[in-house]
Amino acid sequence: MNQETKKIFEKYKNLVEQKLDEYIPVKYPEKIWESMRYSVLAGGKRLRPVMTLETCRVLCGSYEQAVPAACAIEMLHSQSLIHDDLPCMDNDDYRRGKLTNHKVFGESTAVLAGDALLSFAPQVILQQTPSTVPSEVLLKVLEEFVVAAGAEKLISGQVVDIDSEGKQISEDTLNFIHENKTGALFKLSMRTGALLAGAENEKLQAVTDYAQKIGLAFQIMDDILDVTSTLEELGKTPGKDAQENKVTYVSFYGMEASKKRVSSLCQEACDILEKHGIKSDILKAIAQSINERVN
Ligand code: GRG
Repeated sequence: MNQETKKIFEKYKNLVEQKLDEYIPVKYPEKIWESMRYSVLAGGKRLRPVMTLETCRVLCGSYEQAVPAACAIEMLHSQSLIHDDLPCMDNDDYRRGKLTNHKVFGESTAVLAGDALLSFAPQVILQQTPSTVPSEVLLKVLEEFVVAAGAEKLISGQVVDIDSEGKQISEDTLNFIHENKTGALFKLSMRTGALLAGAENEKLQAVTDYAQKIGLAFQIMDDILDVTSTLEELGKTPGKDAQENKVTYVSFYGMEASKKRVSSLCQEACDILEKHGIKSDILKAIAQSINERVN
């Protein structure tokens, strides 16, 4: 990412951090709000909300109307991480370089903090999106959100992932898991930005296709980093996939072929933007940064 692009990315990221802090209050009973804030404000790359804001900007020239929805998507992402880290799921002690939510607040509060974020996120979309956004657009944004968060997407990906532990699964099953666990949130981020920009179908499809490519690239890179990275770099425990006997893209294709696949998917994502006249240095840089990421 060049200096200019980095500056714009940081501007979006700071706005998201500031709004998340503002949207999630601390009130009685403080424990639940503090637990929600602990995970949501724990850092993280904020890739998904930045994608929402930039997609909206590039397709209509403004991004302010997408700020609440972008923050809601980050809340959903944080919720999925809190629940994924629980002892009954992936059982992780570290996330974003900090102790996981249940390690700090206990299991019951961590479950409830995830649940609370899941319903607070659409509440934020409804209550904070500017009234200039037409109601039919708001309804469509909410529909995309609840579908992505539910049994058709995120949850089904997680269920098949858990069921697949220690089994020799097919490539189709591996793709199903990651299209739903990881890809669905990238698609939601891009489509939400496009919907709030009032984009026509051709552009909506183009950003969906871009998200499909980078979602897959992101997950393959996640599998690569699980093998090559450290706790300090990753902010979470590496080596979990092998420990849990999980089939990953690396175990399926091998390390070198996996790296090549990440690289070509990122290029294909940039080509989609180019082909449809979506001129965004940030979206191009996000695709390229997936190829270079270390956490
Ligand atoms: C939606 C009710 C409901 C439940 C969620 C637990 C679960 C069901 C799904 C798990 C989803 C999951 C943890 C997918 C992994 C996706 C992934 C690679 C996350 C890491 O994203 P980064 O690297 O994280 O962008 P940061 O910390 O930078 O935000």
